[in-house]
Amino acid sequence: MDFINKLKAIWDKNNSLLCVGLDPDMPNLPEHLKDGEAPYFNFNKAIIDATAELVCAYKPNSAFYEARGAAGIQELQLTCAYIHENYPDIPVILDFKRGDIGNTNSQYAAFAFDYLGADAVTVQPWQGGEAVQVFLDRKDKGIMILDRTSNTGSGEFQDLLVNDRKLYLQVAQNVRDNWNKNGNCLLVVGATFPQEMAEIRELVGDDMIFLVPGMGAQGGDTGATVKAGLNLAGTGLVINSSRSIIFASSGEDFAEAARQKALGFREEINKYRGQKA
Ligand code: NUP
Repeated sequence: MDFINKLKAIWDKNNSLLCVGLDPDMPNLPEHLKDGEAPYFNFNKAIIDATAELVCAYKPNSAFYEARGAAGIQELQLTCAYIHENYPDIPVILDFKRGDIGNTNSQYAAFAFDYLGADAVTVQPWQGGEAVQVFLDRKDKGIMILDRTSNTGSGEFQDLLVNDRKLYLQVAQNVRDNWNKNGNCLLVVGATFPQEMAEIRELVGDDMIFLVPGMGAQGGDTGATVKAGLNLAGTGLVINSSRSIIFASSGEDFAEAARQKALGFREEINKYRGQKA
């Protein structure tokens, strides 16, 4: 099944727009896992088993695995395979924000889709549609284009006026009009900028799905985010939280604590669904 349909099915099945970000790092890992074999994989496995009925996606960020070299990459691969084998209806989003000339992008796509089996990736738009085309050509995969990112300094370039409109709106329009021929594009819009999110929703319409990071540790407001980004069907969002869920406890109860956190997030998000600002 292609990514978009897989996502729509799991939104429904799990009644959830929540994505859990699998961003482990050594200092925050529970002590009892730190010295064992495959610490990130074992950590992720427990988090996944505890939250699988509460989420619409998992989003490992490649950086956390790359930082540990070959062992980290192997644990990323094991994590993706574990999800596919045990929870085949839950899509895996590889957050790696790649972007280069087309020939090089084809190698990034091979890593994400062919080696890891990811269902979707994040990419940067800076080099233009021609460069991103090799990603867009993967019709069955989700291509998530960075648009208005959650970090505090994201406006430095993204807010610049281009053709009398802010750059993030220009990017969103290009994606809507030119890049989305296969219907597989999504936009990355931070939870920390609900007003901008509402403008983007207005511009691109109801069909475009947003990946929304910035909830939890970065302080995004759930109500404002959901009201700004939700489409008329009460969906259209994949709302990610990483640290605030996976590191809810650093003790042996970490997986249960993550489950409770995820339950709370899902419930809070659902409280606002059906309400449009
Ligand atoms: O705009 C973005 N902001 C952001 O935080 C785009 C992203 N892809 N992310 C990623 O989402 C970030 O790299 C991390 O993997 C996750 C947010 O993590 P947390 O703040 O919920 O721990």
